Amino acid sequence: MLTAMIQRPQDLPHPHARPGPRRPVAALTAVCALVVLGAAPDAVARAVPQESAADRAYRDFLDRGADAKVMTVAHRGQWREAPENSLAAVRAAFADGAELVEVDVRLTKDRVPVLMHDATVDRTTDGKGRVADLTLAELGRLRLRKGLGGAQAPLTGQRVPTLADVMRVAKRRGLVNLDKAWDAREEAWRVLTATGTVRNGLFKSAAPVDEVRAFLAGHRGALYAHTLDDDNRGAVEEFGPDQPLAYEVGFDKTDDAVADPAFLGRLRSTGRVWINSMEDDLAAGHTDEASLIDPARGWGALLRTYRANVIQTDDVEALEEYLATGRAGAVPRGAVRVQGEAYAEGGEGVAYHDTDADNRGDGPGRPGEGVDVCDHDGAIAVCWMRGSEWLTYQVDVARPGRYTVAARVSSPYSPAGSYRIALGRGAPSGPVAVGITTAHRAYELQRSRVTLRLPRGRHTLRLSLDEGAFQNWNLDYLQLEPRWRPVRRADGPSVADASPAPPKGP
Ligand SMILES: [Ca+2]
Ligand SMILES: [Ca+2]
Ligand SMILES: [Ca+2]
Repeated sequence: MLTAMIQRPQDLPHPHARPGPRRPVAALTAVCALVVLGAAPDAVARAVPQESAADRAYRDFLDRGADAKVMTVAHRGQWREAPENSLAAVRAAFADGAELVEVDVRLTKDRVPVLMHDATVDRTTDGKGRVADLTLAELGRLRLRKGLGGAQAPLTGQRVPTLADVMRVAKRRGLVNLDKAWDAREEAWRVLTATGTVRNGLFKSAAPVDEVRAFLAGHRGALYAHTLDDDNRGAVEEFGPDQPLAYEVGFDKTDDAVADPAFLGRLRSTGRVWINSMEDDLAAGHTDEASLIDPARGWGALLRTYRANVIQTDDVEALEEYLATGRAGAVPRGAVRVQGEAYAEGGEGVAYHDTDADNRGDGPGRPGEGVDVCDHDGAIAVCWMRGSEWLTYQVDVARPGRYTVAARVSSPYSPAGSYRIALGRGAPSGPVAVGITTAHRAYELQRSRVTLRLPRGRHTLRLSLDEGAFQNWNLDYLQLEPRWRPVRRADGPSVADASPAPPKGP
């Protein structure tokens, strides 16, 4: 009885219908009445079906309210923990707090929807060729490569998943954004209906409005978001009273017409505003990496200035942290961070050695100096790092003690290279191997086994790259992490705890 009275997502009005009076109030009243009439609370709990994470995500996605929950989309799944577009990456994204997972859908030769970003399998698997030329059975024999793939990325045990596999995983966990699927929308729709996941699958396109309308009219209950930029912004008028659930808005410059806050405010009144923060040209530099330096430069601007309430990210955990606490990318308590590009003053041969006199990167290097500095979608890093090069850093240590050396690095190569660390004019450490991160733009904090005993005060650190070894990696920053356990006094800064620290290291 009661079950039938509670409004479940499947009872909600057609998702693309205009906002109207909401019904859940009556259902809630029914629950309260039962409680008042004396039903045992645990009986009520048993009678009310457990709302799944997917039910909540569906309900949230349809929320047009001004204070609707900000939703996180994991780009290609959580590829920092598992291969992009893999089942494990989809699971990890939901486990890390994403309500939506973006995946890329393509058809095999035998027209089965599978997950693959590129037209070919070359980058992300141990195979070769176009997805459209391979059967499902042939694809099933391939292994996915770690992270964002690439020729040198290690193979994993993960296989290319079918869309059906993914929808079954998502069924109770959240929504799946079906990117690149518009041309295969009939096949994708059949998967959703066969797996009972129509409410989990979000279609997306920049197709002509008539084409979208025809699809939605013929596929009742389909969730849909429209991709919008300056070239097709007239679609908003064309949709008229039947607006999409969301607009995925892209702007590479802040003066793009679609980046006008008043325009975005209008979109917010009819549905969700979805903005992507993975790369510079998706949101005029308001990126994930900019957010890690200062959230106000990235996600904060997207939420406040550009009215976003859906953000697609390559950094699910950091965005979740930001949404929960207002902070992201902060220096851990007790640690000391020095940016790679903030090397010491003094010039070539004194403060650094670089193999050529120009800045070969596209980032903000120092005039007349040869250190190569890149801007990787907001991550400012020393790049073009080669054997024989070295850099020195001035590091201020407030708390004496032992510190472990960590570095935030990136490289698509394996091996990527190595570095040694010396304190002042002391002997350098043994070589620290830099692990492949699968892309120049895929930064990751890698801890070493090198520890330094540092007195209070200013120290010079020297980072050097052996000449004999292959070297091709990028340095965002070095981080000295305390071996002791920093504790915070109620009224003061971090202090060293006397208790011994647990061992750190890879
Ligand atoms: Ca150079
Ligand atoms: Ca260099
Ligand atoms: Ca940096």
